[in-house]
Amino acid sequence: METGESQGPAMALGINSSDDHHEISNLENLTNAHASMIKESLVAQIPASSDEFQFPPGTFFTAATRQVGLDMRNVYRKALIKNGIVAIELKFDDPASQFLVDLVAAMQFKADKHSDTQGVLWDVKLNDAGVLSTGTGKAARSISHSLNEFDWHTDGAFETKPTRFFGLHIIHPDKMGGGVFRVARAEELVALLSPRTVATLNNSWFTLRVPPEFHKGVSTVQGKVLEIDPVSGDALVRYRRDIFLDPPSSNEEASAAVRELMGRLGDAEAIGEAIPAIVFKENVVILMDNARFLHSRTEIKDPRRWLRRIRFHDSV
Ligand SMILES: O=C(O)CCC(=O)C(=O)O
Ligand SMILES: [Fe+2]
Repeated sequence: METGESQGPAMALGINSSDDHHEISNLENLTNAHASMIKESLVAQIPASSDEFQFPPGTFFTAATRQVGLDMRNVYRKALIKNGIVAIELKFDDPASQFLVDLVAAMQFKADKHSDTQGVLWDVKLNDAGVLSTGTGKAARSISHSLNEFDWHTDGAFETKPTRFFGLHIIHPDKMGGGVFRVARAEELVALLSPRTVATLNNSWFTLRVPPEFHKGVSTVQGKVLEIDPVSGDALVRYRRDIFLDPPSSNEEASAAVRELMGRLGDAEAIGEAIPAIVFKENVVILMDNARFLHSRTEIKDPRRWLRRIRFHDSV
């Protein structure tokens, strides 16, 4: 329950009647319970080694129940917008990942379907058959349906409006040491590039191919790889190696800039940090800002590894 921060809960809710003590004391209890819920659900610090991602303070939570998790929607939303990454350990069973779907809506975000034939949830899991593509009229297999390494990218880089956020529900992590999920801040990438490449990427539009399994009516889109948010100054990136044309552009300098990126991002372990295994485990939900972070995964060793993904936007 939301209440004003500087007022008592009864005041904030506009309750002035002094005879309704019962209701007021219930509200106070609820508010206290809410405060302690937030305190208890915020895990102080996740230990990380030097190659592991250190979750910023206030980004790792536990949700004791589904309702507690949904009640925390505004806390998660703020943490995601501020830090670009949030992890929530679910202490309840959710085999169908319904919490992920409901949480995205509760946080006032808008989930995007994956393709014309697939809904808002996508199984990242070994799937030899793939999914039906409306682009080809045939089944198409995604990298996420294979056990292969998936090098650095952002999700939905081929969308007309690139995916801003995504969430993963870890159903079954790789228990054989593979499938390590890694993240890198867009700023880390920008710092690796020459100023000239940064300027070229910031000024160039590319034709990007939509992979058949994600077809939504068009086979190519026009997009920029890098943008600097005029308000926040954040570097925002959209990138996936296999969606560029060859050469990437008719402009030689733009093509050279993309090749420089490809050289930096070809190896899943080249940059960034691994999400520690103590976070990347069963029944944890990870929410990411897909423009401020890139991600990769190393080759999968455990064929039972299984994640469920949702992609979403700010509703405006
Ligand atoms: O398997 C993973 O850890 C990530 C997969 C992924 O990034 C994708 O399917 O877009
Ligand atoms: Fe991805």
